[in-house]
Amino acid sequence: MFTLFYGLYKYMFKKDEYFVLILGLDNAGKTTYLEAAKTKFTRGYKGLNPSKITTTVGQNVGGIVYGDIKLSFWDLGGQEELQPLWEKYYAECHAVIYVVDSADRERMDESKDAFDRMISSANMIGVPLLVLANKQDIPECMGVREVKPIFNQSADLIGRRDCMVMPVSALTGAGVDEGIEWLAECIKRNSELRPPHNPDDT
Ligand SMILES: Nc1nc2c(ncn2[C@@H]2O[C@H](COP(=O)(O)OP(=O)(O)OP(=O)(O)O)[C@@H](O)[C@H]2O)c(=O)[nH]1
Ligand SMILES: [Mg+2]
Repeated sequence: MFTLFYGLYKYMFKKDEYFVLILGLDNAGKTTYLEAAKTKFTRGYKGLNPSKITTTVGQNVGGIVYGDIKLSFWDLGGQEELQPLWEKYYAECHAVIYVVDSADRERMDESKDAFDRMISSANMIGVPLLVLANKQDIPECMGVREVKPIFNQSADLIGRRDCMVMPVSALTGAGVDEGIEWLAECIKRNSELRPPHNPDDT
């Protein structure tokens, strides 16, 4: 009897959990993006005032429920000396959101280099990649048409992984829904290769 009810409870309330890494250079807008995603997908959540967000040292976690799955985000610090810490999360993650500051042309190559290093890791094989051309609210920023070819230069390294470049403004929230929607579908499709994290099953 207990098993029956537990099975029903699990069916109704338990959601498969997937881990999403949010990476990118410092100042790209990762933490602001996480707050925007939580605000969009969590009823009643107001979000931190963007002016109160300071540079991330270590990790910042947050989660959302998207349909029948739970997405748990790890937003890591992007400063150069913190980037070596990213690797510790690769083996366990189910997807990556790579945030690019589209208004910072000077650091575009640096951002692309960090992206290439990340996708070259053996622990990242088969992981869906969402590249966000952030700060689209800034008039003189690079549009997605400019950012996309830069990241497409890594087509050989990307290989057969799902990879998409999308425009977004973490500050206004524009484009946040579309990105999460795309990523959630990829993660579910990829769940044979990277099965969800289910604490009960361990
Ligand atoms: N105009 C504009 N500013 C943004 C946007 N997203 C983030 N910012 C600003 O960019 C700055 C850095 O944002 P953070 O979210 O702290 O950047 P981060 O990538 O988490 O940086 P680290 O934690 O140092 O790795 C802040 O001043 C944000 O307000 C955006 O879409 N548009
Ligand atoms: Mg941050």
